[in-house]
Amino acid sequence: MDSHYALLGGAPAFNEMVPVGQLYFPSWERYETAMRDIFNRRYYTNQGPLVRQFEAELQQYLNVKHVICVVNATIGLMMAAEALGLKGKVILPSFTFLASAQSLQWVGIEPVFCDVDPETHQMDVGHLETLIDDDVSGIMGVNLWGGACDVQALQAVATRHGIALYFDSAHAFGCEVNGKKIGGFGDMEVFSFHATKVLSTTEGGCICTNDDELAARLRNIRSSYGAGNPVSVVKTSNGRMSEAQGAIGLLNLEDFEANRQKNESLFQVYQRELEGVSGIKVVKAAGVSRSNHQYMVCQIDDDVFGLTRDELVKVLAAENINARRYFYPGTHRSIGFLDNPSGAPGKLPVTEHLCQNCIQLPIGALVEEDMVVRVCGLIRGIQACKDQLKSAVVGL
Ligand code: T4K
Repeated sequence: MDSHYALLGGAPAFNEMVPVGQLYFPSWERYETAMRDIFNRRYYTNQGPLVRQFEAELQQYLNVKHVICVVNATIGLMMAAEALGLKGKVILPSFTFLASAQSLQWVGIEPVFCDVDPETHQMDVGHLETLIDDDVSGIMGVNLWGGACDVQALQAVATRHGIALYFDSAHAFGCEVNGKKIGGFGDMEVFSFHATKVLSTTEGGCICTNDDELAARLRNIRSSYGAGNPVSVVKTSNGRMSEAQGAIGLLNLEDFEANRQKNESLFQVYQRELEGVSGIKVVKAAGVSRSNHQYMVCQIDDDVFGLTRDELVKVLAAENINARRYFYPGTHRSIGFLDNPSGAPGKLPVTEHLCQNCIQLPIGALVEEDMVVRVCGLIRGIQACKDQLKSAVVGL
């Protein structure tokens, strides 16, 4: 019996939990200076100078006319649906984080779930077309895993039916489609700057649009007392980003390309180390000419690999490796969406399959190349003692 696995009596491979998620933070010195400046100004929030500067720098970086920073992407998606005046139903994938569909529920819109492509994991445009009816007012594309939907095909469908198209691009900051930055597609795009994302403001996000009218509406919705533009909006909110978030965003934007490149090289190490391991497929970012490699995604074919995805997550957890099963169980199988007819059994076969076999492995600022080599070594060795490991995870 191979006892080097923690579940078989060995010591865990890592002393501390290896995190999943980017978790990049600027050095303490730079952070301290930025915070001292905020304290000296005594201007802490309400579209302060740092948030305005962050917006201007993002506009330039993303080559988009308007960037509206917000407190997080979930609020940003709610604001986007409201600003677009969406009604009735909106089509989106179920294979995404719950917030995509929850943002619609908050504004009284019924989500209609679309299946995804088995290779790219992005929205299946053929299936999408079959879901459009007179009640559908928009499409929310979700650019997953540092990849992109078929943005041109989605735009063609939206234009043909005269409906809105916007994107949840929470995973896609800094990615490009045919050399063009994600952020300028559709009517709007929403990014997340959560701590687990490649550009972080701890919590945070932004909405991008090239449409002046939509931007003015968004700025008014963001602030409960308006931003000075003569646009009437029915609902206002508080989606403001604070100066502390803006300061971290500015520092992290400076470091973004280095972080993206680090992710890319870690991705290449994973690819090299997992090549030829039966039953594991490394998922490459689809539809982009440049990815941020924010997530390291694999698919497990349990018949061939020997363990199921869930068993592998438990084996890795015992080694102090935090692997995640995004997205499980799928939005259509989550509370709040169980009665949605578009997610009824058999309607989303690819999503069902991916929810059972996708795993996210650690990548990002706190992960180094030698750690990836060790993680992959553990995964490669599993097949030699899969029966013992299978027994060991029972009941965990
Ligand atoms: N659309 C999509 C497609 C999204 O993926 C998301 C968010 C959104 C919209 C909404 O964006 P936001 O409203 O969040 O801006 C995480 C994140 O909370 C969430 O932002 C993200 N997607 C989702 C995919 O993952 P959890 O609950 O799985 O993450 P959590 O808190 O367990 O953290 C992951 C790992 O990182 C753990 O190992 C703990 C570690 N961690 C986390 C934080 C926050 C730390 O060590 N330090 C930290 O500060 O949802």
